Amino acid sequence: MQGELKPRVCVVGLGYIGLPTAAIIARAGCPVLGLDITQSVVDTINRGEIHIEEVDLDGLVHGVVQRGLLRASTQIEPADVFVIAVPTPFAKDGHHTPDVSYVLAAASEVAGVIKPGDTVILESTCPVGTTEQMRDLMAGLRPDLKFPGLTRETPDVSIAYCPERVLPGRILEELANNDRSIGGITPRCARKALAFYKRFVRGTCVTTDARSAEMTKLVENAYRDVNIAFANELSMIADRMGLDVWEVISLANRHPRVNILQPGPGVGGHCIAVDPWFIVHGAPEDTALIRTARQTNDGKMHHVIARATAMVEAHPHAKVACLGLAFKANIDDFRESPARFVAASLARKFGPRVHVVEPYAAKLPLEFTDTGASLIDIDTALETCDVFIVLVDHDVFRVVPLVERTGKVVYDTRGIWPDQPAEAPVSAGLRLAC
Ligand code: SAJ
Repeated sequence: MQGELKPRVCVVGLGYIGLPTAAIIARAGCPVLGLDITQSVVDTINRGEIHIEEVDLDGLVHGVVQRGLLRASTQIEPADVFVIAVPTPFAKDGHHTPDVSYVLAAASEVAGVIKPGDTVILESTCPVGTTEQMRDLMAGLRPDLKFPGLTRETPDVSIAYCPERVLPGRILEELANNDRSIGGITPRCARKALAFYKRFVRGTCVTTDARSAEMTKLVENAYRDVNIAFANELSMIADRMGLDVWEVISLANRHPRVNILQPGPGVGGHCIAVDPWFIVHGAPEDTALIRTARQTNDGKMHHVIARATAMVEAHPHAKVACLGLAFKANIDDFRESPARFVAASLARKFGPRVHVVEPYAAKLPLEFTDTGASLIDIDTALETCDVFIVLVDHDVFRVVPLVERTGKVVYDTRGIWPDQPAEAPVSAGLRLAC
């Protein structure tokens, strides 16, 4: 809009969600200050560079920094809209308890500079009730302001919960095009947040209350986890019965109302394997299915280690290739990855016999140190290794033709080589090619 005054925006947390979000808000013409506690991150962004890998993000950040629309700092400044996108890890108590301390720390910072008319939006994945907890904290710090839901009068500030639902590798596209849930502490707060998101989101923005929006985000990832657990459980049953799970799933999916997901070596990443626990923590008595799904998906990792171990032991002179470390296909993110966990476990057991192929890695992660395992490329693996454990469905593995795999012993946990002939069982009920 010509001559329209754009809100000044402060994005707190410049990680995988915060930085792309800051960049697309800046692209929409709003001046954005990105706040981060790490000085090197701030310096990198102020040079117009990025510290994370994401498709097309480098060019976008470079452009908005050059145009003076995005700058980063470790010091908060007044703004009109604050967007909080900081991590919510587990507490270190071993019980999957959500740790919202980064959110509350960010809210305290914001409370120091907030003024009447401002909007505070929480985007981090959070247990139900966190937005209200954040509001209560800020209200305690700023008794001079009226906060929504705590006053009958018109509040001075608006507070909302608006989760992202983007897929790594497609973040910029999905930030702009996905539908969004916008949960206000009050309907007025939701409308304020809605007006802000309409500046840069093309998808439909649906307003609700903050608690429903918090639960919606958790439910989305728990839904996926439960469905992957079903596929992983099927794969373990199929192993025991000597069936090809991929064939069974693809046949079942021909039913018009059946859509079974894909089994794998377990569920990785920072969302699907984490968020369901936030629901379990909030309702421990009522979450048998969600909890069991989590345990099934974690258990699949141990099932894969046991099968792979049996296979390697059955071929005592064979060189072993573990294909992939990433938590899913075609990305360079190895954090919380079942593939990495399985490969490291095999490396500890079988030492220099184990070779890891990971085109997105320059070197092996720390836990491989002193195991004797080495990082090799796929061509070398095909030339020199006899046993293949497929852990990630990277395209570069998927395209290896049968002729180059002939005679190999294969455990394909991702189903990327359906034409691989099944080997003789290493023990009753265990087939080698999945
Ligand atoms: N996986 C399977 N079988 C499948 C699908 C996935 O084993 O059929 C595994 C993957 O290999 C990976 C894990 O699940 O290890 C998660 O991968 P993903 O691609 O399904 O999801 P993420 O973690 O990259 O992103 C998810 C997305 N949520 C949903 O699809 C419901 C994304 O939209 C969210 O924004 C993101 O979590 C988040 O930030 O919460």
